[in-house]
Amino acid sequence: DVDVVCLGESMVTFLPRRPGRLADVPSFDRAIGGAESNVACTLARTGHTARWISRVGADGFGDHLLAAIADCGVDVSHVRRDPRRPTGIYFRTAGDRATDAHEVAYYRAGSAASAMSAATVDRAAAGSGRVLHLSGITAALSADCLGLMRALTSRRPGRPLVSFDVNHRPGLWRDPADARVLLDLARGADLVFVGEDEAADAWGLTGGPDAVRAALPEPATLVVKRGAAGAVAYDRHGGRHAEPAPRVDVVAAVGAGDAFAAGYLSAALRDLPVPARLRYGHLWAAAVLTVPGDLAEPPARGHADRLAALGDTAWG
Ligand code: KDG
Repeated sequence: DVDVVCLGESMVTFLPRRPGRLADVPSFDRAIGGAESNVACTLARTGHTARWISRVGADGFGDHLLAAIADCGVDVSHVRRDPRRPTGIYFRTAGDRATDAHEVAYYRAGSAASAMSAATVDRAAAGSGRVLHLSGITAALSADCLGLMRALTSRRPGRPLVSFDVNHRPGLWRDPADARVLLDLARGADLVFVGEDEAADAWGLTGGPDAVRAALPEPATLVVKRGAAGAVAYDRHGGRHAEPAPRVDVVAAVGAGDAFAAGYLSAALRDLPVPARLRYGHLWAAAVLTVPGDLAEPPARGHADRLAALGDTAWG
């Protein structure tokens, strides 16, 4: 009954105003983070119907997340409150502009969301959209969450289109080799987003987009993101589509992948062709790349339609 259901952990995020080591930051501004709710918020702001499924603590941070995500226009009625476990939070430094190197300190072990499992999550609600959007972050949270991800990505008739953003977060995996499970999960999805760098780090696939496609063949549609070098999509009919990214002055890259997924999904929900989906992904990502936080107002639809229709030289 909605366009997209996004399932995953969200956290209250603390961002400093100035660059510098975590050890030196005197105070932080509060924001919200969470890859999947970022996608839900951006899609809702773009005019789609979106539902976010998760668990938060029965605490003030949980209250804030629910209010802030609902305020974006996302349905949060299936988010459960856990009276025994806290809402996850995290701190990060402002990235170095040139390298986007930033420190991240998570306080999410044992969080309410880490107790999501195949038994505690309402599977009917998870299947209530045209698209179910998931990410590899959930698989790293706990054994229960990994079990849930396996259940949600197992192929069965009548399931929604499963969109999976690999979102490899090295800091969440105790043993780096464990992140290989993300490849199994990706193979169960219908649409996979992965960074070329993530495929190299998590799976040792260093041969560029075509090597990733060889490891993740059809039936999935695969989108390999190459940062400033653009993105390549492999559709389910053997087609390969490369689209350059517009050049932007990057303030912080965090959240740009979520915006890319939201832009791509928005165009897919409108049945636009694959190259246009990539262009919308780039446009939505550009909006987030130029702000410090995870979320930015996506371009208005008419404006985005005009930008996406510009000739190839504007995109080179
Ligand atoms: O994609 C942005 C996310 O990384 C950020 O919001 C925090 O979800 C988050 C995570 O687990 O890293």
